[in-house]
This record gives sequence, structure tokens and C-alpha cells, in this order.
Amino acid sequence: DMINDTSVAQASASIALASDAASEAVFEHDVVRNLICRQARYPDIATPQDWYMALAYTVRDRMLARWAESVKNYALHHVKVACYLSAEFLIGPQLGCNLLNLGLEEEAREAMDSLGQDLDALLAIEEEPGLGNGGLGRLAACYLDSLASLEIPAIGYGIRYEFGIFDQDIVDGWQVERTDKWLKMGTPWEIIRPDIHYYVSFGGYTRMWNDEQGRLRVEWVPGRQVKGVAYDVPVQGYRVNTCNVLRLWKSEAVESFDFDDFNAGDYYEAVEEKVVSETLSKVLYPNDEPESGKRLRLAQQYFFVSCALQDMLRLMEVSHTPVERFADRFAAQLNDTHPSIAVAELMRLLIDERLLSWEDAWSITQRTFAYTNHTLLPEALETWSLPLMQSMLPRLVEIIFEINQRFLDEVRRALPGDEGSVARMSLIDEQGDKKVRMAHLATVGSHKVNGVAALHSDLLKQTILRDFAAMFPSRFLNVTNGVTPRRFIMQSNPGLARLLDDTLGEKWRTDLTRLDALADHADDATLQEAWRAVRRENKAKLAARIGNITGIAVPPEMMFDIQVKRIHEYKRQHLNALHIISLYQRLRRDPTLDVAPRCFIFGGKAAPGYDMAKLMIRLISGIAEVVNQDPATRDRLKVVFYPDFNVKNGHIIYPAADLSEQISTAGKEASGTGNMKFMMNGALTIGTLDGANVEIREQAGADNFFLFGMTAQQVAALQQSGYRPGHYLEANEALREALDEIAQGRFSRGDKAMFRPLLDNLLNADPFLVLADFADYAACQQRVSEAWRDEKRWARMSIINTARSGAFSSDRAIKEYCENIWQTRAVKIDLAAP
Ligand code: CR1
Repeated sequence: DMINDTSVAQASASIALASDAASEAVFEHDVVRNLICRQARYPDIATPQDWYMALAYTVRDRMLARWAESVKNYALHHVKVACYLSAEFLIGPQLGCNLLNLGLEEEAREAMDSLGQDLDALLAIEEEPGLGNGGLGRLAACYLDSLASLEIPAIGYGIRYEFGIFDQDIVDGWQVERTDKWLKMGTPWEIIRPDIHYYVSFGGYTRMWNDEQGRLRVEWVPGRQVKGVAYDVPVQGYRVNTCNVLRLWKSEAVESFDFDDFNAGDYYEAVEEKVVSETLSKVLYPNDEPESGKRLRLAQQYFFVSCALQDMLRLMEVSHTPVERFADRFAAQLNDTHPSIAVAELMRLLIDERLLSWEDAWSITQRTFAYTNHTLLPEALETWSLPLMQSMLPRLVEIIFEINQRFLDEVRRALPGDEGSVARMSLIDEQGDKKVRMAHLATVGSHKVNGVAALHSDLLKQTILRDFAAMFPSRFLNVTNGVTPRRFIMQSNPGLARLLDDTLGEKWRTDLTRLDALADHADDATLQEAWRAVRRENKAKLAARIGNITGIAVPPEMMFDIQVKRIHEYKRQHLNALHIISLYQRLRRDPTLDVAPRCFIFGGKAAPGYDMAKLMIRLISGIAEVVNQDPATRDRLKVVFYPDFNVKNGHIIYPAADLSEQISTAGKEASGTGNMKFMMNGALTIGTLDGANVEIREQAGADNFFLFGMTAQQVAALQQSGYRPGHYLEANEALREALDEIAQGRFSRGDKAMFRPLLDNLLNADPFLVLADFADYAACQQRVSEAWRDEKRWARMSIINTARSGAFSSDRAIKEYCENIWQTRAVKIDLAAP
């Protein structure tokens, strides 16, 4: 009997142990074997891509052995698994991160060296899976990294988009989108699981039937079905044996050929059905806000959520656990409202398919789900038109109606006669065309609801979910976001990581709060010198890259002032741009002006349909074009738009920043996570009291943070009382001149019409109070310039920022989710155990 043979039962553990003990020669041998047996190439003719693939498979093999052990342990011990449901996972390049987590970097470098290959060159050719838009998708990826590193059993569930977020080119200063073909060379990081697949229904109608007890049951007779196939990406923890999984669903046609149609001569209809089904997971919607009425988007959401829940139910079955215990075995986190249809889908699966009572099913559902809100912006709050939902998901709408009816009965009992509250809290928006409010569905169906920074969680309770917070106060909590120090310090900034090891020992690597001890050395001249050397090297690297990509020569001695994030009016890249123009004007007027030489670097994508954001990119390009070639200023002012900002480019950008721009209108940025990546790498922040900036400033200390601008309260009050942008214009000549120079076509090659929409918007409405905050921003930038002059003071502030960044590790955030929401515990995966 195979299973009684311990060596076979322990196969994965012994494979992992054997490769751990193996020499560099074995690693090298494995690479060559993979080159030949998986890439079908021999060394003499192998391309760098072949070598990359061979190396990646070699690393992957070492992860898969750990994965098998992890899965075995989870099943054996009936542990609770955290399931992170997210429409986006922006995981970034995988090879470097996996090498780091496995502790194989040196071994791999040397092995590749013996094979005549440069590891860094191979790392550079990896295409990242762009399966997300920005902060929300990257957060999900950081959380998977922390879950595995903290040895928490977890599964990420999402969509395997064939086309991720578009690639950005800049042509004549404008953004041009190119489709992202991340799969064109194949990816070594996914395991296809044709045997793990589920059917997802759409359309059709419902009908009643009686079960054996004579109870009325509902059956959904779908109009069509789509098959979801699991594509698994292993997620390796840092220096532990835990390897979790990110399970992404790809849609396929149920039957690749409908032979009846084919024989009837309806070949094209059969093929069309296939094409439509496979369209479901084709492309990521490239907006950070929902596009209203997009059928395909709703279909995507339901598709992946249904596959995920069916998968969880199957896992219950294979471990012989009764379905009643679902909530003891799984905690499911809704990453924003995109997966919130899961609340209704789990109810459907439990009532219609497992024949549970409504009450039992509802108790399981509420105990399983928790919901994270990521935005207060009204345009980003998802609603779906009721008729659309009814035609696509008729059974789900019936269930949503019943959830709503029972919930509103509860509201009426708690607040008799208060029909205003009932209308406000209803899952259905009855004003105008009826809509389903997904945030309400998520809130009602969850036992916990959290915002992503302290300020954001407070505002959530005061604004969009006020009624719910009043009714269920204990349901609400805050979990401030975090980012993984593995990718954003150790992998991106190896120079800093070594310096931290030398200064503090290595404990900071698994407990980032240990960085705190660095503050004691902030004034130490030797440390400061080493600190500056690391930063200089990082800046030289970025400068060289910028030179290659844009042709702009930027002296690394300049202050690198960086704003990288999605382009959006609320993030106010145009506030930054206006300040640059006014600085440029001052410098031209007075060439002897003593200001710190600065290089302003921007990066970020604009949603393809967001004209104002695209115009902001064009404005920045226009300013760069003028400023960089003006002999009067070009030694002291540079402006760069770095094209195609993504995770990979972030690796080189964050460690090179002196100043981090976090200048959103207070109350609008839920948290921000780029702000944390910059801080960890020793950048100082110029920012408003918004999102996690508030906590960054608390941690760093007010003296080590450049604060400006109105508070969220002041913003609300000003908008209440009727904001007049013109008022701020009258009071500020520099601002007038900056806007005027734009209007004169100075940054548009003489074209006075180009920026008209942007100017009109600022002058007439200015919804994000750019003009109101301009003067304070410019004054604050002046203080930044002065601080830069004092090298020692700047180095001290930089060191303190890194030292106080421990709180922003995603490990801290994940521990809070585990303790306060999921009730999940670590499970040690011990390879040597019998
Ligand atoms: C927020 O805008 C936050 C991330 C992750 C974004 C950003 O401030 O850091 O989420 N929200 O929590 C978002 O994309 C759809 O909403």
C-alpha cells in the first residue's frame, strides 16, 4: 500500500528537503534539465527568455513541494482558511520575490553565472501580470505575501484576465494605451487545473418545486452556463515552508463544440457561444471606478465569486466536514464591493443546492463574510441596475429582495416610523431607475466592515454607512493598510536592506517594528554617510533608467521629488504641476534665486475614458518639454513623466525618492499605500491630512513630515458654504500667472485651446480645491527646499522615517485581520516532521 510507505507519503517533504540540502551544482543541473525538458532548448541556442523560464521552473519546483505539504497539513488539521476574494491581484514580477522568500538568491546567481547568464538580466525580462489597476489590487497581493509569511492558511480567489491593465506609452506628451499581452511568452507561475472547474449560470428563469418535507424550494433554470477553470499561482512565504495559493478563474465554453448545432448546420452559433463564454475573463476593466451598466463586468464578478464559493464547498466535502460548519472553516474577505454578490450567491448555494433553511444559511453567510471598503468617492460606489441584474442573475435578485425585506423589517422594528432610514438603508435605491446598492448588500451580509485607515474608517461611519454604523456599532472597525517589506525593501532596495542588517541585525526582516531602534542612530555621522551612499546609488540607478527611457538627463544630486500613482483629479497631480510652473517662473525672473535643485518625477496611468486625467498627463509632459530645455533653469529644475508606471517600475522608483508627494484633497484618499512604500525607503512626505498620511505623520513625528492644506472637516465646511475658486485666484498672483501661462499655450506648443477644459474646470468648479490649497502647498514646498540645504538634518529625518515605518508592514495589517475579523491561526509547516 503506497500510503503506508512513509517515503512516498512524505514525498513532497522529502523533495523539498532534498533540494534544500542540495548543492549549487544540483541547482545548476536542475536549470539545465528544465531548459531541455520544459523549454525544449539546448544551452547553445537558448535565448534569455528560455533561461528565464528554465530558472523560473527550477524555483517553482522548490515551491510546489512546500505547497503540497501546506495543503496536506491544512486538510489534516481541519484548520480555518482565510479566503481573500478580489477582482484584482496586482502581484508584480514573481521570480525575484520567490528567490528572496526561499533564500535562494545567491545560489541562483552563482548557478546562472556558471551557465554564463546574468541573474539581473533575467529578472529584467520578466513580464508582470498586471491583474489590477492600482492600490486596491496591489494591497491584495501584499496581503497574500503576508499571509504566507505569517504561516496563515489562505487562498486568494480572483480572475485570470488574459489582458491585464494596459501598457502606457507617451506619444507627443499624450498617453497611448497598448494592450497588455502578459501571456504571449507563456508564464511559468501558473498551474492549470483542468480537473478543478465549476459551472456558472446566467439568464433564464426560476421555478418552484416542493421538497420531501413539502417545503417550497426554488430552482434556477439558466439560459446559459460558463465553465470556470482554476489556474493556480503559488504564493511562497518568506523563509517559512508555507506556500499558499492564488486561485484565478478562467472562463471557458461549457462544450467546445455543440454537435447538435453543428450537425444542424448551425456551426457559427455554436462557435459564437464559445466566443462569448471565453470573453468573460478576457480583460480587466482599466478604471479605478466602476463603469455604469457594463454587463460584462457584472458577469465577471458573479463568475469568479461563484467559482470561489463552489470551490470552498468542494473543499468542505473532500474533508468530510458538514456544510453547517462552513463559517468555522472559512473566513471570506470581500475586497471592496466587486465580489459582494457573494453574499447572495452563498445563500443560493446553501438554500437551493444544499437545501438549508434560510435562517441557517443566513447565519453561516454573515459569519463567513467581512467587507473592506476602499473609497468614499460617490462615483466609485458600485450600484447595478435592477433590470440588468434581473435579466442576468434572476435567482440572485430574488434572494437580494428577501435579504432586503428581512433586513428592512429589522430596521422598522428598531426605528419604528422612520421611513427615511428605511429608504436610505435599503439594498435597493428606489429613486429613478432602480439600482442594487452593493455596499449595502456587503454591509448587511457581513459580520465586520472595515475602512483602510483611521480617518477613512471614521468618515465611513459618519458618511456613506452612517445609518448602518448607528444600528450595528460593533460591526465596524479600522484596519489601516500595509505593504510588504519583502518586495518593497528587501527586493527593491538591497543596499538599504544590507545597511539595516549591519546596523540592527536581521530581526527587522521578520518583525518590521524592530526598525524603530534605528531612530537611536539617526544623528550618527557614520550611519548618515552610509545612508546617503545607499540613496545616492539608488538615485543614480533611477537617473540612468530615466535617461534610457526618456532621454532626459537628470543629475542624481538633485532632490528627487516623486508622485507616482493613478492619475486622478482627487490625487491632484495638477496641484504639483501648478507649483512647478510657479517655481519655474520665479527662477526665470530671478536666476540667482537660491532654491534646491529638484527633479520632479511623475508616473501613473489614466483610465482610458478619463479625459481630464489624460489632459493632466499632457500638461506634465508640456511642462517637462519647456523646463528641461530652458538654459535659464535646466540645471536646477527637471521634470520627468516616467511612462508605464507599474509594480516593476516601482521597484526602482520608490528607493530613489527624497520627497514623496501625497497631496490628495483631505477626505478623498482612503489610505494610500505608495505613501508607505516611500516612507520605508527613507523618503520624506509632503502631504495633506488624508488617508494613512495622518498615521504616517503620527509615527514619523510632526517635525519629520511636511504638512499642508485643509483638513477633511475644513474641506467639507468650505464646500458646504459654497466654494469660490475665483476668490483664491484674486489673492494669489503666482497662481494667476501659472494658470495664465497655461492658457497662453506655453506648455502646448502655442495651442491655447488644448488645456481649456482643465482651466475651465479649475476656475469654475475646482471640485478638489486645488486653488484653495495652492498657497499653503507652495509655502510648504519652500520649507522643503530649506530643509534640503541642511544635509545632516535631511539625513536624520530620512532615517527616522524608515525607523518609524514598521507600523505600515502588511504583516501588522494581516495580524489585525486574523485577530479581529477572521479568527484564523498560524499553522507551522514542518518538513522534517514524520
Ligand atoms: C484607495 O483609493 C487605497 C487602496 C487600497 C483605493 C486607496 O487610497 O490605498 O484602495 N480604492 O485600500 C479603490 O481603488 C475602488 O477603490
